[in-house]
Parts: sequence; C-alpha cells; structure tokens
Amino acid sequence: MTNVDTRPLNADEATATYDVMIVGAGFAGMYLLHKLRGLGFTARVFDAAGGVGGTWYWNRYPGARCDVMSIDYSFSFDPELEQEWQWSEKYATQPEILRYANHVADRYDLWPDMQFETRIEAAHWNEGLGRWLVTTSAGDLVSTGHVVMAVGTLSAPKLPEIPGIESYQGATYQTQKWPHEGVDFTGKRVAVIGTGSSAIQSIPLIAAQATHTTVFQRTPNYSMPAGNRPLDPAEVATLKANYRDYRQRAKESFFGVPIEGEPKLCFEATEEERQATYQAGWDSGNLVGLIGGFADILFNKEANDTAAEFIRQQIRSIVDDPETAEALCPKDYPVGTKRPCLDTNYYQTFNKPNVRLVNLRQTPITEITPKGIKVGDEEIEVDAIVYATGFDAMTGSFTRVDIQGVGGVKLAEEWTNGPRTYLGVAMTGFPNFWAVTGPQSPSVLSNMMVSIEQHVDWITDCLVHLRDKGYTTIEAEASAQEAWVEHSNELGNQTLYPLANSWYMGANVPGKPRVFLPYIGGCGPYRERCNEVAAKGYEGFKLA
Ligand code: NA7
Repeated sequence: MTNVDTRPLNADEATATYDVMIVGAGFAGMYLLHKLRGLGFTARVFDAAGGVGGTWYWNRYPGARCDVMSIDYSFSFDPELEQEWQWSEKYATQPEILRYANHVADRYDLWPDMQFETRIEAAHWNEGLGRWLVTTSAGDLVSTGHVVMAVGTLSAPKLPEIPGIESYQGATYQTQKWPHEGVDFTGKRVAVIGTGSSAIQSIPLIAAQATHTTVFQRTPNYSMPAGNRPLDPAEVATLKANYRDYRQRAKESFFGVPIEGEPKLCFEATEEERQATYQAGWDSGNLVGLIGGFADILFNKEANDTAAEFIRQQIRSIVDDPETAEALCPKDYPVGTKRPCLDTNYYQTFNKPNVRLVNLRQTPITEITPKGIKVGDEEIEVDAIVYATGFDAMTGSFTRVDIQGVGGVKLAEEWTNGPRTYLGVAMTGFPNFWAVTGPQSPSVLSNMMVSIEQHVDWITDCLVHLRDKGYTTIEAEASAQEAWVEHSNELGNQTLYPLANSWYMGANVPGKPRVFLPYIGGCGPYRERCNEVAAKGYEGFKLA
C-alpha cells in the first residue's frame, strides 16, 4: 500500500453519488447490480478488469475449468435463465463460463452501470455524512451509502519470494494473468512453478505443446480424475425439469451441491466397504465424491489416513517411475486440508519422456537466473517460466485497498491478527460495508454460486429493511463479531484443516497470521443462522 494516497477525502469533490457501490464485476457483482436496480436502488459496479467474469476474466491459462459441475455452478435466481442456458460439458471451460458471464450481463442489460479498468484505491467512512467516500484509479471520487466488496476470494495473485526472479531473461507468465491471445509453447523448454489447481489443470496441456516441461513441486497435491465429458441433452433435460427441487437441496446442503444419502463414519464400514466407497468416489469425478464418502474424513485423522492412502495407491498405479510416483504422493497433510484438485491426465503426464518433476523438498530452488532456475548445484535452462503460485487468498483483496472505517481505523490493521467479521459479511467499525463470500463465511468451502446468491439475497433484503424502517446506517456490534470469530475459529479447530500449510490457513503468504479463513459450518446451517439474524431484526447489528 506504499503508493496509496491515504489523505482524508473531501465530499465536496465527489464526482458521483450512489446508494450502493459494488466492487467487482464477477458473478457476485453482477447479481447484486441486477437485484439492487430491481429494488430501486442506485448502484454502480467498478472492476479493474476489462470486462465481466471476475476470476474467469483473469484465469485464462490452458485447461482452466471450474471443478464444480456446470449444472451446479450457475445462477438459480431466474428460472428462465437456467432453462435457456445450455452448458456443453460436465465441467465448463473458462471460455464457456466467461460466455455465460457475458450472457448474464447482456440479458439483464447490466453494461450501462458497470465501469471497467477501474480499481478502487481508497474507501473512507465519513462520519458527518454517514456515507463512504471512495476513490478510484480512474480519478472518480464516489459518495456512496454502502460499499459491497464483491471482490472474490482468489483475486490477489502472488508471485513466489525467490531471489533473482527479476533477472530472468526468458518469457514469464502467471496463470492468474494469462495473456488473452493465449501462448504457444511449441518448440519451447518450459518451467512450471507450483502444483496447485491451476498448475494441475495446465501442465498436461503445456506438456502437450512444449519440447520439454519441468515441473517444480514444493508440495504434492491430492488430485482425482475429473471424468469430464460432453453433457447428454436428455440427462440435462431431466435435471432441468426438476431444477427447483435440485437447487433447494443445494441450498440446504453442506457444500452447496446436493449429495445423495447420509454418509456413515469411516470405521463403521468394513475394509472392503471402505475401499469400494473410495473407488466410487475416485470414479465419480467429483471433488466431494471421495472426501464426502464418510462423514468424518475432515475431522478424524485415522479416517483421513485411509482416504489419503487410497489416493496414493492410485498415483503409484498411474505413474511409471517409482521415484517420481513417490514424489507426487502427498504424505505430510491430510487429504482435503489443502484444496484438492480434479484433473485430466495430470499424473499420466509424468510418464512422458520430456516431462520432469523436480522435488523442491529434496532440492529447493536457490535462485532464478537470467537463463533459468537453479536447484542445488544444477541450473535448469528454460525458454519460459509459468508461475502457478497462487493468491493472497480471502483477505488480500481487502487489505490491498486503503479501507478506513469509523475514526479512520484501517481494515488492514484491524485484520493484522486475522480477519474479524460478523457472519463473514460485516465488520465492526465499518458501517454500511459488506463482503460477499468474505472470510468466515462458507465461501471457498462451497459451490460459490450458491454462496454468492445467498449473500446477495441477504444483503439486499437487509438494505430494503433499512430503507423501509428509515435507518441509514448498520454496523456489526463488537460482541456479535467477537462471538462469530470465536465460533468460526472453534469449528475450524475441530477439523483437520489446521494440520496443513494451506492458503485456507493463510500459510502461503509470509507473515500472514495462521488462521483458518473460511467458515466450516456448512452452507445449509450457515444460511439458517443468517436468516435467523434477519428474522430477529438483524440481531447483533446496530441500526441507526
Ligand atoms: P494454489 O492452490 O495456492 O497453488 C499454488 C502453488 O504454488 C502451490 O503448489 C504452492 O506450493 C506453489 N508455490 C507457491 N510459492 C512457491 C515457491 N516459492 N516455490 C515453489 N512453489 C511455490 O493456487 P492455484 O492458482 O493453483 O489454485 C488456487 C485455487 O483456484 C484453487 O485452490 C481452487 O480453489 C481454484 P505449496 O503448496 O505452498 O508448497
């Protein structure tokens, strides 16, 4: 934040006035705009990107797909929209999801109220006005009643802290900022740093083009075959005939995706049943298929060990070279506690003669040189480096903006020891300031579409309540926030998540506090809690 001007903002210089300023033109920002306009509020969306789509605007690397099924990862708020839109594959590609986002913007004529290539730089609460003053990179000074941060959870990309990174003379790419025109790796020696979802999706396609591909792995991931396929129109028609019921079940579910039946506890099953359950989960091509096979996999280490070992056995059976197979087997954290992945031929790619895995646990990267990457005594020369090194997740897109609440208190400082929210949507000291799928809400542990719709509906209902009752400000009470933070942390600590160095725990960013960032209470129960708060006249909030 060193370049940000943090001087007090002057309301007299405001260039525009809205009821609600929406930060982010992803699915959350678009649905908010549509809903708010329908309710008679004035609102405008601002986004640094050149178009709609949020994460799907930026992440254009080869093989980028959603790993929630397309029939689930879509809006449910308008039955006409869900009936008319046809997904082509089980898991939609980034271009198809971006087409869907553009279709939504066209269909609801959202374009006139969205402003692109404009980054929010500062948002200061003005006590006298009871409004926010917000500056943008385009020179706007906006006076707004409310600010909604619809900024996404994985929106602040992160490069690794490796000496010499600036010295490299070849081409460099970041998965999260992929060139729109694509990249042709034909005839090139390519390095990929990272083995998270983005790397696991892109490596098979990069390796299909490149002369030689070297993958630099710090932590192996648990990945399962996506089993992607074209959607059968008859299957889709049957589902769409019952879409209302299906959507309702998604809303009440734990992960925002309907699951059949009630899983039992791992050791209630016989060894044979356990293996059959894991095999079915593996074959299902579904993120929660295997982890959701038993109710206690994310809570009981011994149970988790059995699932993890099943996956390791699959890796060993796919990868020909035993040493490479062992290096690809995750062993030091429970399955599910770092974001698991779905892939198409990821492990198989390491059987190609022109693909090499460098195990950074054995030989760490010492520096990046003008010609390539140095590990131990070896300098690996490459023509291009792909950084698939992740994000300052969940809080980065908040703390990178100069947000100042009551008395000039800075959000980034308030969150020094971890985020503090009430229900993941509001923050004490920051009146009329909202987060969609923010930290301490189900967010990244759920089907984002379900969580986005729930937050947008809840926030807009609240704004209507304020308007109807003549209130102009709303702020989370300190005691309610305290209780929610404690509850969220307590639930997180009952799981196995704290055992991994994951971005869920903030562990991928040096100096970031080690706190479990999302809420693990499940979408259905979380929704009930939010509805209860609203039904009690916004319990835990000060309305004025
Ligand atoms: P992730 O999942 O955060 O993956 C980042 C990867 O980059 C991960 O394997 C990291 O290893 C690795 N990394 C980060 N820094 C370094 C350094 N310095 N050296 C070597 N390797 C490094 O990001 P993605 O973009 O793949 O996926 C983000 C989410 O998008 C995903 O979870 C889904 O929700 C969709 P580490 O594990 O930290 O050892």
